[in-house]
Amino acid sequence: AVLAAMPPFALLLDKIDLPRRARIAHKGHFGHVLLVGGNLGYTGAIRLAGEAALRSGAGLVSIATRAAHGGFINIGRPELMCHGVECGETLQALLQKASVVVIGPGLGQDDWGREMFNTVLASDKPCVLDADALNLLAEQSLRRENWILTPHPGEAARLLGCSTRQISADRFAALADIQNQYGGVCLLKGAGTLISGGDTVYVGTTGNPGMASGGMGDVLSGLIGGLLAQGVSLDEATRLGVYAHGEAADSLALEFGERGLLAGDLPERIRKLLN
Ligand code: NPW
Ligand code: AMP
Ligand code: MG
Repeated sequence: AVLAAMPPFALLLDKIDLPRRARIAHKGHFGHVLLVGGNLGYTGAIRLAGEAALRSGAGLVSIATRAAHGGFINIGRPELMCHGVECGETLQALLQKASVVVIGPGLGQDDWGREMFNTVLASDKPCVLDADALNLLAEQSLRRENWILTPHPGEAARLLGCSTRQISADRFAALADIQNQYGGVCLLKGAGTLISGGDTVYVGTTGNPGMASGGMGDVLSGLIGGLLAQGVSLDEATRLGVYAHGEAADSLALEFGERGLLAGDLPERIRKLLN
């Protein structure tokens, strides 16, 4: 494989077709992201993903979560449409309205998480699979071209049935193995996130140890979903998402320091970068 560091951010943005906001634009022009997750104890994960999708510029953002969480998950962020969903049929109705699905942040692996996962996979919507959706995918041998897989090394180990240590020993081989086995676009998170892209492997050059805190990955999956919804290709949404995510964290670390950086700090900064 050819190895490529990603070009400077301005150049990357210049090459990627983020839709302009035409004078007569309306929300229907910028896609509808449906985010599925937020099981008991993990409501924050799907909320963070939703905030990132909104700040990426998506036209509409909906969350499908446990019925008990539907009423409060958008407190302080009323732009998020929230649905308490307990069965696959209800989720199907929401899927029909979505252009892109992000599934996994805080999904869990109980019966509810499994039903949500199987219902999303029964549709052919382009999707971003993260967190528990990856853990559930690891139990099946499925391959698709229209999904983006966003594992950290622990999730990558589950996808390949090996140890986290083995993943870290050769991250390039791990990325290639996941992509060969599952298809689509794959990234492998960490310091120097790797992104598969046909014959080229891209290495993320942004990001810092301040990002070693809960919820960072949830923001990334929502961001990539939001870019996809706006019509950016799977490859480019992944590269731009990884770049902007790390760059936002770097600029915040420069200003305030690495310690205490929060995942929820990123979406606003991502907005600034994308504009
Ligand atoms: P070890 O210990 O090194 O072998 P899990 P999770 C490994 C939700 N969240 N380099 C490491 O393995 C998520 O969305 C909710 C090397 C570690 O012990 C999920 O649904 C939040 N190894 C759910 O929680 C905020 C690495 O993976 C193990 C690594 C569980 O997700 C938090 C942990 O991974 C969270 O996002 C690296 N860079 N990174 C909320 N506010 O609601 C990870 N590992 O067991 O998959 O747990 O990632 O916390
Ligand atoms: P997750 O483990 O799913 O919450 O994802 C963590 C996110 O933070 C990924 O995008 C990682 O690449 C990023 N991250 C975590 N630690 C570091 C680090 N030391 N350097 C750069 N990025 C990091
Ligand atoms: Mg994660």
